[in-house]
Amino acid sequence: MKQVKLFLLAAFSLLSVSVFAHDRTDSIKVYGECGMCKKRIEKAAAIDGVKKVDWNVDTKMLVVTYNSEKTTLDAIQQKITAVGHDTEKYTANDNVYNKLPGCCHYDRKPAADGQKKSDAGSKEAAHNHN
Ligand SMILES: [Cu+2]
Repeated sequence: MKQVKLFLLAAFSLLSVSVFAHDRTDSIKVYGECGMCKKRIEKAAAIDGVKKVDWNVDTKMLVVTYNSEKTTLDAIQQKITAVGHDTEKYTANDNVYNKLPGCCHYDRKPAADGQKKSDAGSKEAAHNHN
């Protein structure tokens, strides 16, 4: 019995260590198409403070573990858009996107509310009930 209690105590201490280490794990959508995109996205996301990064080619979700005292999710997303991939919050530059290899030309992120170019565009979007 005493050993069980000691084991539980040890398990709880490990748990608190990970809570105080400022590590965060977030899932964000990153637009991409193939295995080459995966390498490019993961390489771009692996900045200082990022501990683990994995992009899923099927779900287009990037799971990233990082030290929240060293970097932010915004900084990571900006690095990803810099190599041509749209993310949940940021949009890549068209010129960078156009330079990607053909197999990597994923469907661009639909324009968000603030990014609509004209009134006509927003009316069209309003009728588009997908
Ligand atoms: Cu690709």
